[in-house]
Amino acid sequence: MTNHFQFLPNSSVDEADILILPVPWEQTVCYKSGTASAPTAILKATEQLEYYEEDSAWSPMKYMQICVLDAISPHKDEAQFHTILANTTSKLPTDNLLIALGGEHSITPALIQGRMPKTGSVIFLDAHADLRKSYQGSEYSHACAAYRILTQGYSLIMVGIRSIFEAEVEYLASATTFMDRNLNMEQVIKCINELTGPVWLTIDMDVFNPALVPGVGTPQPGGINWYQCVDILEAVFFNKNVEIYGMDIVELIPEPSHVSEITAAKIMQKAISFWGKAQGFDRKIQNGALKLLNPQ
Ligand SMILES: [Mn+2]
Repeated sequence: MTNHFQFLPNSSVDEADILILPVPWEQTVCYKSGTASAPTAILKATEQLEYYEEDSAWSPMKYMQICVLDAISPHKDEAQFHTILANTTSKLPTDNLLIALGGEHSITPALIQGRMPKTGSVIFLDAHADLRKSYQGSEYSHACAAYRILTQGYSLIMVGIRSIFEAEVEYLASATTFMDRNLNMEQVIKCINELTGPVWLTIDMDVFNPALVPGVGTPQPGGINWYQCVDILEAVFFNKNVEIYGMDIVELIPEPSHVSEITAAKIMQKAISFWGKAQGFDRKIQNGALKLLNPQ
């Protein structure tokens, strides 16, 4: 298991500005399998990224410490797994950015339960509405992630949706939904800019056009492109009126071209850079993980 980001040394959990939580959970996938190996593949792909981040024009890891946590082990009992995941998440220090790497989308409600206050907003990028009450006999299915977040009491902002089961339509009205077709990015960014309070960001990799990110379990034609994703990340992390409690990247399946896992890795790099810049780390002393890597 790759347990580092880029080639950087892991700090202690308490000292970390960035926490990465691998959650290789794959229980309810219904089409292509392989998402359990995604956390390792994404971390491996971070080795191909530069330390410099071109959009915010700095090297975040000169200033920040990072810790890749031990992966959450699968459990034979689904309900118990989600309880363990929520408990583990709730015990982590909170003065950092938490990035969880799935695994399937069913992990998101447990992460939110463990980490978020009782109210807040969840920005949900996905091709599918994921609003089923249960699917193939399980309320913990990856097809139920958004429904569970709604029942947890959070407001839901869905972007990129282009596949809906008929019974999901009534719940779609409970969310702020930006359908993928004729996606109006100005309205998406305006909606994100107007958010206040606690926020969680969940990115199902199938939100992307499958020609750009072929490595997903349930691909759908259509989809957003890379720069639309970067624009959303920028809007979320530079919104001064929200507190980001964490994010997750889910449903990736590593594939031979590695393009899909590089895209996920680069989402992490952008999130780390934008969050760090928004927190003012660029004005602090350069005591980050890169210095530990290359002591002078
Ligand atoms: Mn999903």
